[in-house]
Amino acid sequence: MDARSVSESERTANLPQADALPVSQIESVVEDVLASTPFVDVHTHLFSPVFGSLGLWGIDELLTYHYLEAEFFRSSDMPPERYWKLSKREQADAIWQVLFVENTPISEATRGIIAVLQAFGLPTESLDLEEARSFFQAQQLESHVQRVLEMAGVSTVVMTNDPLNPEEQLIWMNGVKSHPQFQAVLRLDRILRDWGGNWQQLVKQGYAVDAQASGRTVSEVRRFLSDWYGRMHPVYMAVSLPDTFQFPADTIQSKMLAEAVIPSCREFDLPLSLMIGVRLQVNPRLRLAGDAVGRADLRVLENLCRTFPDNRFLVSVLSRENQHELCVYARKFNNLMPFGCWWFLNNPSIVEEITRERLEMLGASFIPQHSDARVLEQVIYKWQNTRTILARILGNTYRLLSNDGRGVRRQDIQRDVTRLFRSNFEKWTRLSSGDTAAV
Ligand code: FIX
Ligand code: ZN
Repeated sequence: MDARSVSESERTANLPQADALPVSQIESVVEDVLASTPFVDVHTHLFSPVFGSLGLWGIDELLTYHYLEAEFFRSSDMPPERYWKLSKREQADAIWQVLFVENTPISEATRGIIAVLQAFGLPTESLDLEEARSFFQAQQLESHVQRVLEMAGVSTVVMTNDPLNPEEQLIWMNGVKSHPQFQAVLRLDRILRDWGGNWQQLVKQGYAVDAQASGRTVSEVRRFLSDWYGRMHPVYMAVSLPDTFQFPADTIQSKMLAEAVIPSCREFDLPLSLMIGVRLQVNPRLRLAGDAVGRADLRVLENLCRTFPDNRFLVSVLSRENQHELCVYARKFNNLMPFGCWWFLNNPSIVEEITRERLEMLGASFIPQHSDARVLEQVIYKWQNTRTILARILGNTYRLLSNDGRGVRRQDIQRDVTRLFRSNFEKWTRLSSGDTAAV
């Protein structure tokens, strides 16, 4: 029978699932499933309340986010050197005045502030920040964290923990009470990106390493990683790498990766997260806002995934131009898990492009997004935006599937959304669904 002669009702009736959704209802069901499924936020710079002032929250921290500082310097005549001398409160006032009073907040990061204020029922057009400050000052942190994560639809926040940050190191050394909604990550930038500047910190912690990474250095770094694994119980190890990253290479970085970090990940059955493509401090005057992006040579992924087939690699790349080849590599290596639309990519126009090509090439076998939140309340707008974009993209994907001849049920959509935003990560990190359940 010619497929074109089959009527819509006959086509639907012939489907194995009599409960297939009418095409017209698909997007609303996708929206509902996205809204009702708590997500795992696989990479943030947030901290559980026990970390005290390392955890940022409230309106002054929201406004002095480095994304907004970069935009402030474009619309203000204030030299960065003068801005850095202001108090946090004065900096927030200056940013509010320039980006929200003198200009319309139409960028992704400024709209995010508006969305957060709106979510708490705070005024979004005030000439000053007094009412917002009073609101946040009145919050008790633990209950505020619970409320914010519930508003964001996030059950688990994955932190970024630096064992060589003196302030954070002290907290871990004194013992950290784990929080059911926060998971730790062993971040290794200082060791893997600046051995020369940090090897002596390991010596101070009692590890017999040296500047040339000779002698017992590798075994001592393994011991360092083992000790910090025991303290943090991280869900993965991580490092951010420049666009120039090469592997293998005749460098201490390559030696540490191949002989210490990657074997330790196997020893503890942990993925290694590689975040590739940052060009650090292209404009140091902007401090944290001074980093940029460069296209990387992703043959490093080919070399790592092929050389270490028993390791799992969680990978995000910063350059838009690297995204398609990341998908291709993910099709070649099932020990490679692409994640997120990172940093300069976390804008609706680019998130749409990246997510559609991932679905087209990888099905549901990837992790679409992380927030990279540095300030607690950012998760509200970042995940609100992700759900809005994904509803549109997934809705379209299921409509295409229906048109191709396979009806879609709510349980199919739930299975896919759960895989994309929870179980792909849980399986990759050996977390159980109980470890990431909403409290
Ligand atoms: O290396 C990283 O984890 C980056 O995400 C950060 O360094 C960056 O400043 C950031 O927060 C981007 O969103
Ligand atoms: Zn980050």
